[in-house]
Amino acid sequence: MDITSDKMPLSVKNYPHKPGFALGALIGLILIVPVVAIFFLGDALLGLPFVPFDVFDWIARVLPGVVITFGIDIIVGIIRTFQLGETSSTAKIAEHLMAIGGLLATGVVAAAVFFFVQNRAQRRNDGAMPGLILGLAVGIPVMLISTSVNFTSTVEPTLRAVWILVVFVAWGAACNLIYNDLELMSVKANASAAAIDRRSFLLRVGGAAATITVVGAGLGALLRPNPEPDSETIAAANLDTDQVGVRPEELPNADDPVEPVPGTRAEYTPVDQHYRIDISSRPPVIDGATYTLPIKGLVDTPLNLTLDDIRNNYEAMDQFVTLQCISNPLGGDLISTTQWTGASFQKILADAGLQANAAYLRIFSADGFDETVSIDLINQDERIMLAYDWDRAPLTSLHGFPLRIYIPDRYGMKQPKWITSIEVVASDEDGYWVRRGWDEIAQMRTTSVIDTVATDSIIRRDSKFFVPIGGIAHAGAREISKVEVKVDDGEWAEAELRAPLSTTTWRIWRYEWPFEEGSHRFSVRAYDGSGTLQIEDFEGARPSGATGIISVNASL
Ligand SMILES: Nc1nc2c(c(=O)[nH]1)N[C@H]1C(S)=C(S)[C@@H](COP(=O)(O)O)O[C@H]1N2
Ligand SMILES: [Mo]
Repeated sequence: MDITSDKMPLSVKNYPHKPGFALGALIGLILIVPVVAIFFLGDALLGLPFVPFDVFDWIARVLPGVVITFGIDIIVGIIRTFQLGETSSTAKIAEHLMAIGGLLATGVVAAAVFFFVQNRAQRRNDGAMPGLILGLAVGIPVMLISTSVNFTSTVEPTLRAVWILVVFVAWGAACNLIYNDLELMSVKANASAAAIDRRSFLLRVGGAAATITVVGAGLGALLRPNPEPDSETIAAANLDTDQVGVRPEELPNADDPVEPVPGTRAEYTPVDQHYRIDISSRPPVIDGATYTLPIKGLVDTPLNLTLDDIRNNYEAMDQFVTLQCISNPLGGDLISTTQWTGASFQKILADAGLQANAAYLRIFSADGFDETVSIDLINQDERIMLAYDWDRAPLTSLHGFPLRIYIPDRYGMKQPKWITSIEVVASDEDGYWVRRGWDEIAQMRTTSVIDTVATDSIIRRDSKFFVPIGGIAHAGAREISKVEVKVDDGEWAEAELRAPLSTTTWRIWRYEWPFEEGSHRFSVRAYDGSGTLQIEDFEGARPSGATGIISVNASL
């Protein structure tokens, strides 16, 4: 029988080798890969949404906080256990892969179910309708999700919606056509000829899908605009590039004789190595030239400040800042230090004129993040600022361009980046991570870390040998007054402290341990400025930040 014949029996339910669930899964995979490539190309070329990220971000927004925390803990645990690199950027790559994997899985499952349903149908339906239904069944939810969470696309929402539906309907139509062709082959009288037909058919389909994927992804990768428009931002701000970056000799403790032990993390973190945590797959990219910050609500004079207003009308404050994520595991790398520059929040609020019942600021961000800051706190702490520079250059898009808040002594979760508006209100309201079960205050906890037991930098003094041990200690804005080291079950011994960059940054410590052969356990603990010892008991990061004493083993 000719497989292209129109004279097929209407009822095909009795034929063996009809395509079913498993073949549907395979076809689903073959066809969804080029869909990902097409979305990638649409994004790179035209600024259309890359829907795998949208769906992933949406799921991350709607899942309960505990589930998200559990997921993050697993990712961070894997990265640290297998030493896959710097935690925050590796985690972002993992999220991207999970997002793409999620769309692939959706395509596989949807096509498998589609084949299964078609297989069980009593009558053949070789029209376009089943494909249209499949395409819309996947496309409409994805379109709605993308519309609700995407803030990176530069295309009008209706066009985006049409684009997403068109791609999925084309995918559904392809699934349907292939199902029909496979079904026709399966009713061939000669079973082995049918198998050969099917194999070469699948190879052709696979070849076409691979071609679309390679061309789409390749073009997309080639034509993608530089995702980091930061050099342009620097140029637009008319900054003299010689002035960008704090030079090592300019650091306030440059001549401190207490030198970091080799292997201690950098005291001043290069911005491109600063840890980075945000709720979205991709950071919002905001145009600084047209940007304005509205400050409204319970104020006498609502403001709408441009970046120039904020840079020029308020005295620039420079502060060295150690920022840490509340999810940072003990001894982790979600903590970094750089110089922040910004405008005093007290002065800005004074210009807006707070009304009598004004008590809190609701701060909203371009990525859908939000937090609440109490006005009492701002009144008590003149260091709180709206920051626009890091390391003497405009904030990068990853780190919150054009504006972020700085609040000393609080974990990062309380400090929105990419601020788009501020509303002065009378009552408190939980912010993004607080709603998901994290600490309302999120005061940074005292922590101390051993970065290195420098067995290859042994010091010889008076014919004795010493192993230098070093690391950091941090207590938010409460300063570090003392760090102690213990070896095995010995006494706690005081370490030397390097002057910090500011009262809110970490402090580098070092301890020279009289060398003894064998294997040893080194522990560290710190006291804050009021002499309070850090919490020694182990507690995980959720909900208030990790605590406990860090120990490392070394064999000498
Ligand atoms: N708008 C916005 N601000 C945000 C976040 C975010 O996801 N969106 N993450 C917060 C968290 S949890 C941390 S730890 C810090 C991290 O700042 P960084 O990425 O610049 O290091 O930003 C905070 N501000
Ligand atoms: Mo964080």
